[in-house]
Amino acid sequence: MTVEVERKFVCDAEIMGKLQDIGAECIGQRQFRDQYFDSPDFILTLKDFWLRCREGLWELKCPAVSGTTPDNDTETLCTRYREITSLPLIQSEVSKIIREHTAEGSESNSSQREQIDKVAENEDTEICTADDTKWLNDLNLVCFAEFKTERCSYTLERVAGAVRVDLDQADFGYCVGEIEVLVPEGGDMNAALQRITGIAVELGLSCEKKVKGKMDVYLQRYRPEHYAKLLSAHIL
Ligand code: TPP
Repeated sequence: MTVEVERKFVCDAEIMGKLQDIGAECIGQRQFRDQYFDSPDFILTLKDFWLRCREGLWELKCPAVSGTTPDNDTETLCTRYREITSLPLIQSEVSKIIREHTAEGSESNSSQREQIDKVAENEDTEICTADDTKWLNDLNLVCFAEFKTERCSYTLERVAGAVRVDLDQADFGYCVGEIEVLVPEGGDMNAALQRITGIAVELGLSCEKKVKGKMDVYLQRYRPEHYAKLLSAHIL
């Protein structure tokens, strides 16, 4: 399992020149379409779990438990998420969250719970590999956000290791940059945070407050009710 440590930044017109100046190497440009899923009452995202399908590949971003005590700026500017990319693991993790939530409420019935348990045990995975939608239906998950991104990726080789920078342009008219380090399980989280801060300094990024991601802007514009719920739960 990998933890993605990331700091978002505002992309200005000079960013590409700055990246070149500090020795960043462009490693490619690509376009992808993302679809994000949740229950109609936002069970996953209100717990800070983000279920995504990007060009047929599934990913679940889960809140990473902080094992470190970084300084305040680093803590507020960087996010940390555990990434799960195996579909059977995603299905059992998501069913667990939904099942726990359903057990708390009184609205569930036994056939709903049976459906959820089936997905948790990956019972249907083999029968319907070609059909992505059955497990989503069984868990009552719907797509709440869909957009395309044009991404330019850069890599920066530093003594402490490589750092990646992505410049994203979403099709709904929002640009954002990301400085990113992937930390393998048990890896040094503080070192990753320091590498990110180091690159931010090299790029001359001011210690601004947290920059909005693509999802913040998307939900604010197109899903104001969902956005308001996440704001009051302090997720965004
Ligand atoms: N980014 C910030 C700055 N604050 C947050 N609370 C989140 C992300 C939570 N979050 C919202 S959407 C999402 C996450 C983890 C999934 C997409 O993550 P992101 O890394 O923005 O997308 P990508 O770069 O992979 O397109």
